[in-house]
Amino acid sequence: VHRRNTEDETETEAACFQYLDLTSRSFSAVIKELNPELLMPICLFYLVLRGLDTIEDDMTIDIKEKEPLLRNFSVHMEQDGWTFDKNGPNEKDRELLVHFDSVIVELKKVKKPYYEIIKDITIKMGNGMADYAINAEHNINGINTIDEYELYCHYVAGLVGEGLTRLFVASELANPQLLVRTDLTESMGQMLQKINIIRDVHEDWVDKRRFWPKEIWSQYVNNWDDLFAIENREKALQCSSHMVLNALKHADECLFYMAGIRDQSVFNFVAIPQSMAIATLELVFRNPAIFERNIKITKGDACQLMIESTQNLRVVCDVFRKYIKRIHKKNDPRDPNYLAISTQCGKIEQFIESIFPTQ
Ligand code: PS7
Ligand code: MN
Ligand code: MN
Ligand code: MN
Ligand code: MN
Ligand code: MN
Repeated sequence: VHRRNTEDETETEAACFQYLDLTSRSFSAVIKELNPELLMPICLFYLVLRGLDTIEDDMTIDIKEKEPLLRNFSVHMEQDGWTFDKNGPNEKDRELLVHFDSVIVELKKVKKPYYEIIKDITIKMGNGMADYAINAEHNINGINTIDEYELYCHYVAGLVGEGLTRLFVASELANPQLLVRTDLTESMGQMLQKINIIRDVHEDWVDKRRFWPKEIWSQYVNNWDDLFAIENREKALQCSSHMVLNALKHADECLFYMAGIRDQSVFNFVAIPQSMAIATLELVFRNPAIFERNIKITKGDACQLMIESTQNLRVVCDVFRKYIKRIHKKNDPRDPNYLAISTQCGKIEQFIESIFPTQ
């Protein structure tokens, strides 16, 4: 276990950890336990991207102001004293941007190779977010095809995976082969983001944001809003099953990626969010509540998953196996996606069995 020395910590360093706690539940705990070499770089990487996302998510900021903010965020993160106080009062992470100058001070102390990775990903993500924010604004209806959906997930999560993998390899805490297998890294991000998008569907709908691709939902309802009407609940559930099936295709590549991690603290860092995600996928599967409110796995389940994801790949595979089996069981033969989901679950179960046979 790594312990941060809080005695000779600078004020700005302490502020960064304070904003880390303030802006995240699960990431904060795993970041603070990281190998000291990557502790501060990844804490700052998180805070930079959290700042960017706080601008992206705020629907009270006019697109005319939002677009340049997103595109130039990599410039702002280098400007001494830069802060942003125009987020709406209800934006949950607005404090981070109000005090962003502390993050900027600490960013200047990051080793050059790590800093360049953080900056490169911030440029790419900010531009990707801006493209989609504009597209949604000019409501030619935002995300239409599955390709567009996956490109969005690439910008907001695949790129995070790319940056993190580059940091792990640069610090010699992961197998350099992971840089060659960009498909595995991409799956890690796609899996987390897609499950987030399925779970948050109601919250996003209330905010007038839509991430589910038309190519999928139009097979079940005529209009996006119809998905939330009580009389269409069965159609909506079938549509959510389609979204779950689409997310499930990344599961085996995520397990494969985690096999390439050499350091225990990095393993915990990548495995905990994945375990939480697979448990969340089981929770949202055929669950009508997602169309009414925000749902979350229980604190108890989250604690259990934390313990299980900080051992080794075998235990994480057991976690995946358990939740995939539950999805398999919950699958409904009247659902048009029944056969495909059943096949996909079988494939994942077989894959796990091939690496870690039961007894
Ligand atoms: C740098 C640790 C480990 C290879 C803030 C971790 C939003 C799911 O959609 O606000 O706005 O509701 O709930 C994290 C791959 C990214 C992807 C991404 C940065 C895993 C800003 C997490 C986290 C790659 C863009 C949840 C992607 O936020 O989402 C660091 C490997 C941030 C990871 C966004 C989403 C995170 C997310 P939304 P949330
Ligand atoms: Mn967000
Ligand atoms: Mn967002
Ligand atoms: Mn959100
Ligand atoms: Mn969220
Ligand atoms: Mn979300």
